[in-house]
Amino acid sequence: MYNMMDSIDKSDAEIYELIKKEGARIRNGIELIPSENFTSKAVLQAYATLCTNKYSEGYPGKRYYGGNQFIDLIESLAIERAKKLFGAEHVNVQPYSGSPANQAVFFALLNLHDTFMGFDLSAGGHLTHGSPVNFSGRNYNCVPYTVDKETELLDYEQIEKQAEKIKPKMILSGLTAYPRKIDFKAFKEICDSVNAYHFADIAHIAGLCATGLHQNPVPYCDVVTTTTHKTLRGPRGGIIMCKTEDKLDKNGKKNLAEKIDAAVFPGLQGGPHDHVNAAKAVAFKEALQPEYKQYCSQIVKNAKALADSLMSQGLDLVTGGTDNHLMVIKLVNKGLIGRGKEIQNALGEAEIYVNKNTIPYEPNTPFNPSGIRLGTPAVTTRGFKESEMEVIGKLIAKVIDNYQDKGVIEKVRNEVLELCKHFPLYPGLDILR
Ligand code: DSN
Repeated sequence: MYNMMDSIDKSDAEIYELIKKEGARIRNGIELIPSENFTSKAVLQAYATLCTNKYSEGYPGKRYYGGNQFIDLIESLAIERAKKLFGAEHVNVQPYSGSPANQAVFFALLNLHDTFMGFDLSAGGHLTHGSPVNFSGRNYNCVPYTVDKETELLDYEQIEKQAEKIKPKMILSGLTAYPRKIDFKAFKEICDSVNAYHFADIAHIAGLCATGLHQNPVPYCDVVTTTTHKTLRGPRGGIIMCKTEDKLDKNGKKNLAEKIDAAVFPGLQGGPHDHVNAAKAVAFKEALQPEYKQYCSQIVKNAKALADSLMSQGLDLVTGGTDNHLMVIKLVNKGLIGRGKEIQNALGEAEIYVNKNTIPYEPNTPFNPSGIRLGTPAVTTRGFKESEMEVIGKLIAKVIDNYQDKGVIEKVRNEVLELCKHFPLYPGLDILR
């Protein structure tokens, strides 16, 4: 048994108890938030190491502090493994997470107030893709593109027309709540036609891209970012992948890779989190194994099974289904416009964890939206397969149809607890005893 907690329980009983409760929550519940996952024990172990103590501003072989001979090797392994996983020319593994990674890309490629196009947040983009409340929308001029009102799909002809009119310096492709495949090649062609950078944020679908279950954007992009903790199943963190050549600045003093590195450090960050980079390296090695491809393929099968089950119970899904790891339930046909928060809470009481989400052309507000987003990376790690997905779809529908009925919620909760007992999480980990 790996005893991670034998010191905290003595030195900080309050935090120990709370971590234990969080352990019980994830063990007893069904985790369907599509951006969450459960790392391997090896990743947790690498994360919880003394590498957290080191300072190593700079890059392997070019540090501002001494004593980095082993940190250099750790970071270099993380870089080489990420390059292999995605076929990338250059990788920076230092971003603290996805938002800082995206911020570094903006910093490297654009000047303040430059115009770019990003995917509208309410239709499936991310805050850092140009939302007016985020640095990306406040410091740069974002002209968002969105999905077609009827099909709820990205309409590449429309995006191309918009790009011709706007002449953006960069187009950002990527998703956090779009349940279909993205045609990164089509985005590249649009970018080439208007001489714009193509930047893809694949935080959600990185694992599917690395294993060929989704088109890999790396050949079609100038820069690609991803978090490392979603489908990639690594520690909390981010990475940036890019080409070396800067197509809009071929004779500049720095090439694209140098610009990205300089934007991360010294541009935005200080010392890299070396314990996290060690854990990233472990996760990338795991993702290079054949079992990881099987895992990703099961994520997609499970998502389809869950979507089918929800639809068979009369629930409407954005775009009518899913091609990836996530789906968004539209509560509109159930007369539940703006009830996403209540439904999220009712499902939470039944130990089914999801998040409220806007739907395309949201009729209500982002805080009280009309959708529920769910996904299968975490439950697939736990070992759930299609038959469990069918059951879970029915349980979710039961809660949605009776979200104010405490008796029904309690019955569903008991079924959830029973199901989870058969799929132990982190067996042998001391915090979950
Ligand atoms: N917060 C993440 C998500 O849930 O999609 C994106 O950063």
